[in-house]
Amino acid sequence: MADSAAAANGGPGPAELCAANHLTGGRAARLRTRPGPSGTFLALQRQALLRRKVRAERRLSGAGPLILNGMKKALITGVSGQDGSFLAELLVKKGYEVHGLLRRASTFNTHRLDGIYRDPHEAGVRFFMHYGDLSDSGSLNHLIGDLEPDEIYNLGAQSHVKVSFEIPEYTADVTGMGTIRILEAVQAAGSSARFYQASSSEMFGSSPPPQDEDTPFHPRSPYGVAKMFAYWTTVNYRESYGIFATNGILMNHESPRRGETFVTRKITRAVARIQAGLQDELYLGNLAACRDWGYAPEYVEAMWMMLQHDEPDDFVIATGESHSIREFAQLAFAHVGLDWERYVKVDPRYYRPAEVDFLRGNAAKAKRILGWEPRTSFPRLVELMVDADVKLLEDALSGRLLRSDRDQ
Ligand code: NDP
Ligand code: GDR
Repeated sequence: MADSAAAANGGPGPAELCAANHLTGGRAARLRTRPGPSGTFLALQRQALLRRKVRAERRLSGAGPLILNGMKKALITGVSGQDGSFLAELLVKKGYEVHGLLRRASTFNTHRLDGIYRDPHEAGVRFFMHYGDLSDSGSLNHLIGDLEPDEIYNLGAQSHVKVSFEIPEYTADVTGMGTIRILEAVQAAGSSARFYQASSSEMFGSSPPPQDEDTPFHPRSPYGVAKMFAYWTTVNYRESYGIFATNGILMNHESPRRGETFVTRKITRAVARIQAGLQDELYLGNLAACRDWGYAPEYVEAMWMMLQHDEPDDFVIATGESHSIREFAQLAFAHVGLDWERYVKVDPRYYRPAEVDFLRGNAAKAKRILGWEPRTSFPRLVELMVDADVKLLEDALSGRLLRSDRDQ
């Protein structure tokens, strides 16, 4: 019945479609059955063209984003990461409608978003997630074209420096090319969105401290090289097309949400486990490297401030203090009354082919122009991370930890 009805309307029935899929592939069959331009289709095309034209004109005339009902719309890539989750919370608190790009994983990868996630079926929800990937231009084009965000924060990346030596090509694709894909999508949509690029102090590499906006780049890893490509892409699209594109060059920033394989979190988790008698030793790599470590929630405030400034620019965000990995371990163990030297062992497997030895940033420009300053001291940062991991472990051991479900 259905087959003959479809045939009567001039299209193939299911049996013909299956045969076509088998012989020539599903896409070819779908293309052949796509309806020709109807009145509705042409009207939709005209509307889309008009929207693009209006957006392009607004951008060329220098007009800011069109804000309806006083509610700005932001798109965050890397929303499931440490910074993405803090930024999403900050923007929701500021009254934004927030959209996050989420890459598909075989397990739930949204645990950092438990604090703001609400069932999309509830009324008044202002935080949404969309599947997409920085290696997939189509998803970026659709999202930026359809959502028409006022601000785009590109925080997504293969962000692990040591891992970037093992998967350099993938790192270049996602961490480097991902930025071009977004900026091209902005162009294609005629969007007037303001764009933030998560640039990194890893770009400074072997340039001696203190590092600021004028320090030459000398990256020491495929990750650093990819970030440099993304940095210059951001500058180039700003200079070439007048896009409001800004680089935040952030020194290391940490929190209890830091990924478990970065050195600070690796240490604070181990402290909690050793104290609880679940682990005896902690293997680390280079203990002499020095980092300028800040507190992540304060660093996402800086990102937001950069996009509220009158002009696009580049800013270093840092505390201006630097400490070695050894000092971090010493303080973390001491906070629970343990002597770090009894537990920490060095395993050269964690050494990098080339190391960034000494980072200490100068954030004077951000202070002067944006009014941004760090508030959390180094010892306080170490303490709050250790306390959070001790509590997390207690909750896990007592069965109090409950994961929430997502329908994404
Ligand atoms: P995280 O590693 O915690 O988060 C990275 C995010 O990127 C995650 O949401 C991850 O998804 C996502 N991601 C990875 N690959 C892809 C992909 N192919 N497509 C889409 N999304 C992807 O990083 P942070 O939050 O610490 O850092 C945020 C950004 O800032 C990164 O770009 C990082 O390189 C940069 N940066 C970080 C600094 C720091 O000290 N934290 C300092 C300077 C710069 P998933 O959760 O599925 O893995
Ligand atoms: P980094 O952070 O490379 O600075 O990149 P990470 O915490 O990985 O390393 C910091 C320093 O610690 C040394 N180290 C170890 N590192 C890890 N991960 N594991 C170890 O066991 C270990 N032992 C010693 C490293 O050699 C290094 O010197 C972070 C990331 O967030 C980047 O995305 C971001 O751009 C930069 O910070 C700024």
